[in-house]
Amino acid sequence: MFVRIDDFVAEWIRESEITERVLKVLTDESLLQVIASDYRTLGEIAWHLVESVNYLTAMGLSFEAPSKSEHIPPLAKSVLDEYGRISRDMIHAIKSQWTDTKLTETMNMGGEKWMNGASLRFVIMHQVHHRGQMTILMRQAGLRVPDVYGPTREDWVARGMEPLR
Ligand code: NI
Repeated sequence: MFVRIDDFVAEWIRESEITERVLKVLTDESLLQVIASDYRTLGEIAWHLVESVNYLTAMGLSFEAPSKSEHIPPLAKSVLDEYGRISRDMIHAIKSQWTDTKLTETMNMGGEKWMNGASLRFVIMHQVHHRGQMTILMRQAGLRVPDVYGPTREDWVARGMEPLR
């Protein structure tokens, strides 16, 4: 639960930098990686991270929706660029359209009453959840998983150290 917009923005920026680090590693070919048939592809999950920023428009903020929300962009670079764009626009929107008092207001979100500050927390956790799914699919696609909340297995190996278990 956030009570200050500045705290949300600071955390969003930290988290979105990690997400961009992950998105930067994706290749066009890897977007088709799946854990099993009928499950979301790596590209679909990556695009879901972009689209789900739209949750904040359901909360009443006004900014431009993803450019191709009905289709996954076929290029990894397009996903990365659109993520950066929507992330910047959302931050601008919340800083210019809301004040801290808005965060303690309650809104009906999908049939439940949520405080806006709690919805903002959900939006960040939701990104983290799907980013974790992405790193699994990235390994299956043979990509090098970057540092997320500290060195990854690949980082330890690159440093000639025994990976932690
Ligand atoms: Ni989701």
